[in-house]
Amino acid sequence: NEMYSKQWEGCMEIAVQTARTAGQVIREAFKHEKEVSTKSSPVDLVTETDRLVEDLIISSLREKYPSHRFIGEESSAAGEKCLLTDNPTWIIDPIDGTCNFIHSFPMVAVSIGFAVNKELEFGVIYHCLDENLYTARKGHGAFCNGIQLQVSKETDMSKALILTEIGAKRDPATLKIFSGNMERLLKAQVHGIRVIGSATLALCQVASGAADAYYQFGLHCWDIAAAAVIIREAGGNVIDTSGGPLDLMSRRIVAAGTVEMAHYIAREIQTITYERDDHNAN
Ligand code: 2AM
Ligand code: CA
Ligand code: CA
Ligand code: CA
Repeated sequence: NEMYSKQWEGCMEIAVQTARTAGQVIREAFKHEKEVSTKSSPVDLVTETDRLVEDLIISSLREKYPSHRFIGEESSAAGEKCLLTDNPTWIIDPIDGTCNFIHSFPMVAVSIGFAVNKELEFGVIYHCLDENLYTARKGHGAFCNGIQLQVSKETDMSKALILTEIGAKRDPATLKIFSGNMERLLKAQVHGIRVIGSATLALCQVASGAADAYYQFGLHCWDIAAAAVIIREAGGNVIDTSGGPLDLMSRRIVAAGTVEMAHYIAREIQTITYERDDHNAN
């Protein structure tokens, strides 16, 4: 109802302010030397700015919404569970594109998604360097800096521009699947395949119609939450790589402007199975 909808509109305004403030901190840090450490593997990187920005986002939101729950990449790394309950839950990636950030490659974003009753209500993604702000609220359309977004209508793979990501796993089986997927798409004569190093910004390109599709496995709920709302509200499709409905915790996603393209890719690509984001939830 109207009251319900209005309630989350206020939260979204706060999310926008918070993302802009976080983006300013990242923009400033971008110019300076970064202190880098590794997490699960030598190519799974984190900087002090990732942690600082997540703390800043969560502490300022928690102050306003003490009863809400928070899922964030860097606090999850510290052992907090990705437990999605019916309670209002903020799903946060403080820096999406950490490797880009470290190399001063300017594709870096803040992502804030919000779910209630396990349903995504709104998403905010802020491209810190271009200062492009992507926003969407369920039932109200998707926007970039206030301009409404519309996905591509392309159904023909031989006319498609596809985006994907290179994950942190580099074992032979993963690499074989990765290159096999590329090969199958290239044989379908797609126009091109791009890897930009920021899952959220890649998904925003699908929402904008600048890319026809995106697929990836190994992502986490904070990479997908905000972007899924933005793509859906731009008229796009977000599904599981199995072809079934998107599962926020499954670590797998196919996003496309058209149903045809989403299912074509889901059919064509092979995936490896990752431990679910909610594996240790009770
Ligand atoms: P991050 O920068 O927040 O870590 C680069 O591969 C893109 O994919 C980034 O958006 C990165 O997010 C995200 N990503 C996160 N975990 C990943 C994983 N396990 N495999 C592949 N990509 C991952
Ligand atoms: Ca990371
Ligand atoms: Ca991320
Ligand atoms: Ca991150």
